[in-house]
Amino acid sequence: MTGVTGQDGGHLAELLHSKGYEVFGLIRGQRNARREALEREFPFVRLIEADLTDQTSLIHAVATSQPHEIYNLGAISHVGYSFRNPQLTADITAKGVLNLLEAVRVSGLSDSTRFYQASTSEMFGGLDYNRPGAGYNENSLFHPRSPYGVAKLYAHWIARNYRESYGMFVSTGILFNHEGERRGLEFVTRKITNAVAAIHLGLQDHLALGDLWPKRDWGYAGDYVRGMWQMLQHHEPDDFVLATGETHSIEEFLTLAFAAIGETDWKPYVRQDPQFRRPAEVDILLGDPSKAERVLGWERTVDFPGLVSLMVQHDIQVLSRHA
Ligand code: NAP
Ligand code: F7E
Repeated sequence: MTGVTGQDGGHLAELLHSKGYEVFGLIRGQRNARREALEREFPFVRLIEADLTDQTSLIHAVATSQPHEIYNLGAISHVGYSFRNPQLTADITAKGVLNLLEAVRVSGLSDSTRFYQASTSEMFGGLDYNRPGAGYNENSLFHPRSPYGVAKLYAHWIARNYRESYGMFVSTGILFNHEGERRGLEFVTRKITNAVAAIHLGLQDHLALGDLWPKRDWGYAGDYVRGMWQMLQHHEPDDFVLATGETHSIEEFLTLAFAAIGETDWKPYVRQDPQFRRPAEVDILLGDPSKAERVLGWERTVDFPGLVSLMVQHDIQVLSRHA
């Protein structure tokens, strides 16, 4: 697995371990701040030093692990950061996928390795002309709105191209936003739940955010990594949307998060700061997961209010230990 130090990597490591897998995780840098935490939490993960931009390191990683399944979760995944670092985003999020696919191919493992590519709803764009009423599905038009979305679209198509050209078992999961207790603090949901917990405990008095009107289809990450695994157990490679089929604004998220600490009005606590706005925004995302439900039997266990509540309660618990 690449991206083992990230949100999905944590959930997936846990899932694969529970199923008896031998799990290898790629870790980069000479000192990765998340390494110690990872070693404590997942002592069963065998770490291999590698970087998606370094082809030789990937060939070495493939040779060491001889993988039956590869989950390519590693990426620059923050949309705002990708606007500030577009070339690095292209190198890692786009070309990194090609590097990894080629590492598998030149190692002669094309026939024996199943490959999951982490595609994203950010490839759709949410513009007026391109909004299917029932939600985006696997055949909807793409119109990415950020360097991240553009890089992921290349990644999506190169993954499909290796499936079509070399007959490799490559599946893509077009995942809509998924969140939870492992979400990075730089993403809006966790930024909100962490701040709400801090406000509740008297550690913080306000929260600065960008635009509050965009809408997202938010699910729980634990449910989504189970879908990734199901994609690689299917008898043939394919593309699948994972989503909830509901969309909510950031304002709705704020309302539920503050309600969880007994505050009926979030406005006195929230300030708007232009530094968190993006040069181009994805106004609305709504996914149609019916193919994954029908073909894979995928289902989700956490609804929107359940997700917000789980995250706020988790953050109150974590911050209480330090208060
Ligand atoms: P995340 O928490 O941001 O984790 C990203 C991971 O990528 C980290 O482990 C990071 O490692 C690794 N990485 C970054 N640069 C790398 C490089 N040069 N070489 C190797 N690894 C590198 O992301 P996530 O939320 O778990 O998402 C997992 C994947 O799904 C990503 O590809 C993301 O774009 C995609 N996705 C996410 C969502 C979502 O809502 N979460 C939705 C659709 C698609 P370090 O610790 O070393 O930085
Ligand atoms: O932003 C708005 C922001 O950064 C959500 C990634 O996992 O999901 C994620 O991308 C919305 C946007 O996620 C702040 O402008 C307002 O409209 O939490 P986010 P994202 O951009 O939707 C997709 C599916 C991925 O694939 C990505 O990897 O919230 N927003 N104020 C803010 N966003 C942030 N981060 N911080 C704010 O202060």
